Order: sequence, then C-alpha cells, then structure tokens
Amino acid sequence: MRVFFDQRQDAHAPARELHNGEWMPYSEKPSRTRSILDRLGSPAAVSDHGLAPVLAVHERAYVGFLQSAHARWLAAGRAGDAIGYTFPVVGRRPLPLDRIDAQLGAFSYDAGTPVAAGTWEGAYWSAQTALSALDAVAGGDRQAFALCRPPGHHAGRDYMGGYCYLNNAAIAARAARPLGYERVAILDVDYHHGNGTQDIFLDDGETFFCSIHADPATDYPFYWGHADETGTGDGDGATLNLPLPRGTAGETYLAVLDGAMEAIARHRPDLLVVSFGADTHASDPICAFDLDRDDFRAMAQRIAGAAVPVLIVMEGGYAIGDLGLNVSAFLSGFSA
Ligand code: OKP
Ligand code: ZN
Repeated sequence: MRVFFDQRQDAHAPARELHNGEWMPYSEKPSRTRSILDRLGSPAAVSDHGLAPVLAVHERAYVGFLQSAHARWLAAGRAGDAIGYTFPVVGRRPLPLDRIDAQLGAFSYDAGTPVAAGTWEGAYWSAQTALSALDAVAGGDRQAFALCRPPGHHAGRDYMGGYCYLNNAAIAARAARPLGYERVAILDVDYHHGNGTQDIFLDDGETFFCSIHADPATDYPFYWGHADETGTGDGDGATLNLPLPRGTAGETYLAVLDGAMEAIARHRPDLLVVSFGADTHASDPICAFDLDRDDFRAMAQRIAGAAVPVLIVMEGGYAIGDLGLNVSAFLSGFSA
C-alpha cells in the first residue's frame, strides 16, 4: 500500500498545551510521523490540489483566520503560540470582531489547540496528503494511506479543536464526489469521537458517518458522540455512534466493528474513508482502551472485507515509541 506524506506537514509544531490545568509538552508532535515513516519506508509524493477542495468543506472566514492568526498574534505583541481564552458558547453569531483573542475563541471550542507559526503550512499539506492518497485510490489502488498530521477529525466547517485544524477525511470525502464516488462512508476508529466530521456530514444522507470511540460521558470531546446522535434532515439515520467504555479490549471492540461494517454495507458505499487513530492501543498515554497489535490487524481484515476501495487517513496515536509498529500492524491487515 502506498503511503503519502509531505515534509511540510511538520512545520506545525506547537510547544505546549493546557492539560488538566497545567501546561504540558504538546502530545501531537512531529516525531509521531517520524516513528511511522521509520517503519513504513519512503512516502509517495504529495501533489498540490490548491484551496478549492479545502473551501468545499471549510468556511472561507475560518480558512482566512487560520492563515493569518499567528501573524496577527505576533502583531498584537504576543510571543509563542496563539491560543484563545474566551469561547462564545452562548449566542455564537457572526460578529465582525477583529481582535485576535475574539477570533481564537470564535473559531475553536477548546484551549488545547494552539495556532503556531507553522500551523497553516502543516494543516494545508496534511489536507493535500489526504487528497493525494484519494487520487491513488481513484487511479486504481485498492487502498492508500494518508499519513496526515496534524489530524483532522475534530475540526468542523468553521472551528478547530482537539489538535485538528482542517478536516482531512472530510476534505477527501467531499473531493471524492467529482471523481465519481457517489456514496461515501466514513468509519472513524480513533479513540476519540470525530465530532468535526460528524458535524460536517450531519445533514448529508449520501455520506454515512460511523464512529467507534470512548464513551463521551467519560472522555473527550464530551459534548458529541452519544448514541442518540443519528443525523438531521436528509442525513437522518446516516450517522451512527458506537460509544464504548474505558478498558474495552479486542473481543468486544471487534464485535462492535462487525456491527459497524454491517451498517456501512447497508449504505452501499463505493468508497470507504477510514479515520484511523492508533490511540486505541493499550500503550497510548492519553487513552484507555486495551487493544493490541493483533487486534489492529484483525480490524483491518474486517474493514478490507467490505470489498470497496479504502482511503485510510491518520488521526491520533500518542505512544510515539510504538507508533510505527502499531500503524504498520493495522496496514498489514489489508494485505493479509
Ligand atoms: C485528538 B485525536 C487537553 C486534553 C484534551 C484533546 C485530545 C485530542 C485527541 N490537552 N486533549 O482524536 O487523537
Ligand atoms: Zn484520538
């Protein structure tokens, strides 16, 4: 399977995040991709698809904010990474507020997602990586792996959050339509619920979104991913959330995945986009499932059983020492 990655993604390197009330080193580090590439070998080249496929998912004002936020932070006399401190939960509306602090709040839902000097460059090339891997599938590859970093599944049309800025999986899923894929399914198997992807496709009946994740009653992102969120309007029934308790191990997880694959098959997709997080592994430092590498391989075998082309998009995974082995165990299940 071809692996897509562009060195410019690593321009994104925030220094720290607010975690349980303390400043901690940022978990979503450039060394994550190095650990993976050490195992997978040289990546295929990424090509530039421009901004149009990004703007097919994200609001122009939000994209403009991401492009300029760090420069405007510096212009306001600040140092380091840009980060918000006030969030318009109640009465969010499109007020034309110029101040960088107001915009950092309006375009994000958490304080764990700083905008660093290279964030736009990294996020832009991460999205281009997903689009390039999509081209490989459209060109006949049965599967392709987009080594996206920063990840994307927490980012919505006009918001960032959870280490995510541009929603790589959503951008690829939307770009698939003009390539002739009419019915797309997105399966999100990151430990965390893919709230951004869910929001983007919530009222879209052609794009089925299914997520298996830690119960948001106990885990981030808390406010999305509950089983009663099933889609709205035309998308009613095209969202399926399968929350699982902390400590879930392989046997239970794989049985739930079987159910997810049956639901996906009922949608009759012609393309499956997998948001893959390796943070379901038992060794992940910020997560609490109990999967091992054999489970990762078994997951991929079940997904491959859908007999549709698969675009795999990297999301989370923070056990950096094990990350390359964990990701390659997952990918190996597609050829087994
Ligand atoms: C991103 B992905 C604050 C604690 C919350 C956010 C977790 C984001 C996970 N530092 N951390 O889904 O792996
Ligand atoms: Zn995650």
